[in-house]
Amino acid sequence: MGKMSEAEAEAVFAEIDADGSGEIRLRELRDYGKTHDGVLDGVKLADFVRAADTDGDRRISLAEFKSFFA
Ligand SMILES: [Ca+2]
Ligand SMILES: [Ca+2]
Repeated sequence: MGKMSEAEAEAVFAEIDADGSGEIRLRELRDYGKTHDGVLDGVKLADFVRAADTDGDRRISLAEFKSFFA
């Protein structure tokens, strides 16, 4: 995963946020990786959450996701 447009980032966020809570949890990332073969290979998901989660609640909000990717 690299740079995305805002619209792309929103679309990917919505796909990963399977329960529609508006936040991505580690478990949702793991599930996404399982059903999308290869896209998250080589990504340490826990490290990714730590890096993208700027307010430290261990969930990635859409704003955090966008500032990380878009
Ligand atoms: Ca969620
Ligand atoms: Ca957060």
